[in-house]
Amino acid sequence: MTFPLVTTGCQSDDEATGDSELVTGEGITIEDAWARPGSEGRMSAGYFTIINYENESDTLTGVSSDVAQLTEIHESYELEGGMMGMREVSELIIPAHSTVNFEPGGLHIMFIQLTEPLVAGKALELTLVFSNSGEITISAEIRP
Ligand SMILES: [Cu+2]
Repeated sequence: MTFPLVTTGCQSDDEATGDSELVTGEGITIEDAWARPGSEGRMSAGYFTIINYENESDTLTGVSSDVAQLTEIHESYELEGGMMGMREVSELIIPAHSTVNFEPGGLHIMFIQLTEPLVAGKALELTLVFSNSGEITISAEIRP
């Protein structure tokens, strides 16, 4: 079993139409960003949705934050025997007119060795670097 890492943006039931176009917005948009609470020195994970309204694909090439020693793009995958593992993703292509979800059990941002506690109800800043769109800094709500 594999996890669908890339989904098209529109939830059309008509498979025959293929790629469906997103009609509003422009550039790259990051929505619904959140991160799990965590203690200083431990790890946490962050999630969001990337929407690419452009006619060209873009590539997420890196992430950074001030709340951890290391901030990495990760994906979860299934090991032999059904156990879940995760590994770093060096870059991630965001196809034209598509939505890519970072969510529990799939793609996520890994905050390794937190330099401050992440407290529910607060927020953290996360910077995403895209090859075409440059740096985009977002605020992620911290919640369980
Ligand atoms: Cu991870």
